[in-house]
Amino acid sequence: MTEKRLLLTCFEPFGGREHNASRDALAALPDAVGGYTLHKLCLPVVFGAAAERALAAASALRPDAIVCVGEAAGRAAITPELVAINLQYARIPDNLGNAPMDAPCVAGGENALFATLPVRRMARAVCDAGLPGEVSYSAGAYVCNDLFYRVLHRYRDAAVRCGFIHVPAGDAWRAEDLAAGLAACIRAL
Ligand code: PCA
Repeated sequence: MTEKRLLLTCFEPFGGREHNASRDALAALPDAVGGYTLHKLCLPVVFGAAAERALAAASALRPDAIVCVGEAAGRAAITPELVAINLQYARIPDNLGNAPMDAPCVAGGENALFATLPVRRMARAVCDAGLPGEVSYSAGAYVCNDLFYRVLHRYRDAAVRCGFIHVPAGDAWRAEDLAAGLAACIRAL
């Protein structure tokens, strides 16, 4: 059986911090999980540019699925995101100093797009692995949501399944546990 390809992205640190839990989590994952070869890519925390980088990689790779990962402050669970909204709102400037206030991610795009990953099965798989996992109904309006929306918009008529997972920010979780939770999500694809 040929291995399926998964484009798995994380983010660089932002907001003056030195770590991004999503990057630490990807570093702790092996290169193959559940029949997928993982193609890892770290993205800049920049509106528009993050998605451009991810979509360029996807065009070259032609993956079977795209899973983007970012960190969210104040979350206590690994949270597959159900919905991306067509809105950019920066509570803090991105890593290039952009601070859009209520601009669309994609002009003329639908107000919202649903993830094409099995988010409920993924959240359950995290719990079955003994870790806190739950579906989230908002990826915010910052760079993570911008990436999530643009990837879904690009592949809205394609068979490539796409989505986003937020992991808890900070050092409350070990990178190995974040990686175990993400691996459970990937096996549930
Ligand atoms: N979290 C931010 C952007 C990068 C990241 O890891 C967000 O939730 O939008």
